[in-house]
Amino acid sequence: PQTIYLKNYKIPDYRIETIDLHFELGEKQTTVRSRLAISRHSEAQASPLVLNGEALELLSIKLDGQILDKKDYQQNPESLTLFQVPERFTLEIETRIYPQDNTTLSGLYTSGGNFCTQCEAEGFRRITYFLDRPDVMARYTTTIVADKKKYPVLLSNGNLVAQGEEDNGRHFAKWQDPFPKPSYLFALVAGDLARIEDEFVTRSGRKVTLHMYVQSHNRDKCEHAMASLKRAMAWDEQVYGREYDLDIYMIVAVDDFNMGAMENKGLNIFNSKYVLAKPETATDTDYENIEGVIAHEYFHNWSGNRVTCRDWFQLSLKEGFTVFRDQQFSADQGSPAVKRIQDVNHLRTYQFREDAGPMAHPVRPEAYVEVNNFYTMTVYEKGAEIVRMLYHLLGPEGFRQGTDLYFQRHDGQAVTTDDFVKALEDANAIDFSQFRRWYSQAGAPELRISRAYDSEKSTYTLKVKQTCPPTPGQPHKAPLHIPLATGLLDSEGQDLPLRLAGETTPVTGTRTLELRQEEETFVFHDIPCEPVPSLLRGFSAPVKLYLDLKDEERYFLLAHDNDRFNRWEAGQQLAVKVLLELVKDYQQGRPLVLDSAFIDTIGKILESDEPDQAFVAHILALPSEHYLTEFMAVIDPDAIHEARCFIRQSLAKALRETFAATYKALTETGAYRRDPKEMGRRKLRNTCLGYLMELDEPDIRGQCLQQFNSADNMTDVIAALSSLADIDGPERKIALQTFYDRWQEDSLVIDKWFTLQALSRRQDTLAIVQELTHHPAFKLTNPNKVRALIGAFSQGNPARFHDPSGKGYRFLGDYVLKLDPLNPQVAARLVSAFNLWQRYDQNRQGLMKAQLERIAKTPQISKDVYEIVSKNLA
Ligand code: BAL
Ligand code: ZN
Repeated sequence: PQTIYLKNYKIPDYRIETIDLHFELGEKQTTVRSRLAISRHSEAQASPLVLNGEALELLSIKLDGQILDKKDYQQNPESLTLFQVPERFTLEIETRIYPQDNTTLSGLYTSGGNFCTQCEAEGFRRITYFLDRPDVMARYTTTIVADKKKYPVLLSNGNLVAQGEEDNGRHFAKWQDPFPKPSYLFALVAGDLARIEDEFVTRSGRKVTLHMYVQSHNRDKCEHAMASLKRAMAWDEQVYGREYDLDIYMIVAVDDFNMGAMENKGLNIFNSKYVLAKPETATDTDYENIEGVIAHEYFHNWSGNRVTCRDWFQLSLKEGFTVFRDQQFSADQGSPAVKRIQDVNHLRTYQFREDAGPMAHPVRPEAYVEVNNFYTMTVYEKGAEIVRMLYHLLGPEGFRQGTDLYFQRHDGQAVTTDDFVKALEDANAIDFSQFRRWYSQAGAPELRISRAYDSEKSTYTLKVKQTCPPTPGQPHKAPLHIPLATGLLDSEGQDLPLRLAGETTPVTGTRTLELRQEEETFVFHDIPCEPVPSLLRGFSAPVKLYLDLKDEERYFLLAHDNDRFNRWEAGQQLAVKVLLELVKDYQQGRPLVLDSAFIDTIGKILESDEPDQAFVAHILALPSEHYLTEFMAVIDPDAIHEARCFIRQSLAKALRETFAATYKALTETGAYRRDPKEMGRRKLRNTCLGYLMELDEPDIRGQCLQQFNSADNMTDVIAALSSLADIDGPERKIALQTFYDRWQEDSLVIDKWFTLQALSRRQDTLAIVQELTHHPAFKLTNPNKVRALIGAFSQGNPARFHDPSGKGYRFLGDYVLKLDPLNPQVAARLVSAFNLWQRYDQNRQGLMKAQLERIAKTPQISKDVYEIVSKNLA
């Protein structure tokens, strides 16, 4: 397969001003007629017109009304070339496609008997021949014709301009989108769907119709998504000054979807997982995710649709910025500290892993084989961290001036990450030349900091050294511009005023140091006593911080830091240290003993009167097995698992009374509510239940089963069932069966049932997972099912996946090969579970490598899977 390079970007020779699409949707096949108004860019030479197209049957082509002869064009599996075209012309193309057989879920396909599309990144070329690249922006008119009874709802982007009846029980709808857009934002939906209606009045007084389309049995699960949408619309007006621009905004939920959701202009298509919720079927986490994804897709209307990407190397232009925007929005809805903890945890666990493996790439990648492999944690989450740093460097007002200029300057254009940074620079008369390296350099930078207190001079010195490890294709890195948010705590836990040499007035509270050199020294004056440093507050940059704090200093920060993120972080660092010591003891066959200071601290936190109970629950949550791999040269999944289980069991034994009392004290009073306080209460209570279940005692199992049986909401049910899925007793079987019987008709709930069995600690988990792949509810063609079972097992259950026999690896290899011919995008995600294979012991390395080689050797492998596997084996 061919590699595409950023350095080869060239503006297209031709532009397409309008596209008229006509779809005849059928039960076996669909015909698509397109009429394109094309013109050559004035500076371009006369050159062949090469249109993208895949899996299309070409029926006819006409140029300015004349049927083209076969010698005038050439067709190959990925393109259609017209050798000679005039400067300006109309091209009419008719193609036939087979949406019912399209298991790739890219282009036009069917889900639950309804038609839908997914065109990002390169799905439109599976619908018709086109210049399928984001810098070709056209005005779309779309006519859809289909059987009226089977497909009463016919939708596309923009406004409905005509509809009516045709012969043979068919009907049509014609949609017109006034905004030029790239083909990846095209959407079509046809089906039998229930409609939920609402409206939003913009701040300038325009009424926007809001329609949500779902299968009729789900119509009672849309309230939260609709309310989230309205909150997001109001928030974007208040915080970014962005108003919605069409008269209608539609969201359609489908069960078969490769991504989470898609921001098609005026017609978002969503994985139903990120729309449907009611308390009985959705957990608090589901509710939060829905709110975040609904907001994310809505925010794309400006950051992505009105201003889009020039090419796919610029994907973070829209994704990094939009993730940052949705993170800000979600932080404003509840506890900002908890939101930050969740986001950083996610980034450090998964994005840092990506940066440490063969797929490491800059936020603006330089090359790809398959663009779908670059919808990554790096492009999204690290991209959002870059925007967050810009926000902090400029301050909220400067940042807003910058984004105002960006939207105004580039409205209707397809631009680059550089254009984004330039707008922020120009609006603030600032130079971000060095900062731009964040976009071009891969790898997680490392900061090594030493400190010294001089009591005679009352100075405190921080010496900071920054480095960044080599990544594929980038052996050496230049220093980055890094904001290091800093506080120094006095013995009472108060922030000291901070004054650097040469300054007259000190800064009270957090002060952001701007690092630019490989090594820098900062000297603070008038520091009356040796302080405890609180560095990288709020995780002010996506870096790894090495600072030799003493344990008592970490305990002090955990108790006193004004920065709540760093309070949590101090607790995590303590837990990592304790865990890594236990890992060593386990590896060397020494008895495991838990440090009593750690137990006492956890006990105190549990008994504290901290009002943010979700925050307490996050402190009590130990670092994940995945995160711990970061700290081991050779990853030992068994030792990590055993050490972590041992700590949980030891804490449960030592603090059983406190856990039990807290569990009881946090019992629900009154009716179910879903607000930040109640969600925090449930989270902490279920954390206590999880610890108590470590004791493996009949009474507690009974209590857990009781919670499972009596809970009125899915959060409490799943918390209980997850613990029960880990055990051996009869309660497990009863609960799993009861759950299945009750929810078998609800596909999203059954996904949870698959996942919690795939994540079980039990020794026989792989056998259970294998059996579940034959369960009637499991479907290899449904990405949610694949992710819920095979994805969860291989990427969320390291102890069982990395079984030293290699049977977990074989299982994954089998399923990658089964899935690849059906859905290469999802298969490529699955195979990524092998990405860190070189970090394991010789035995596991050999076994994982054997699977990678087996996959690489398989004929007809997709370029999606090929890219991941070949980079692993390079
Ligand atoms: N653009 C693909 C889905 C998303 O990031 O919103
Ligand atoms: Zn997005």
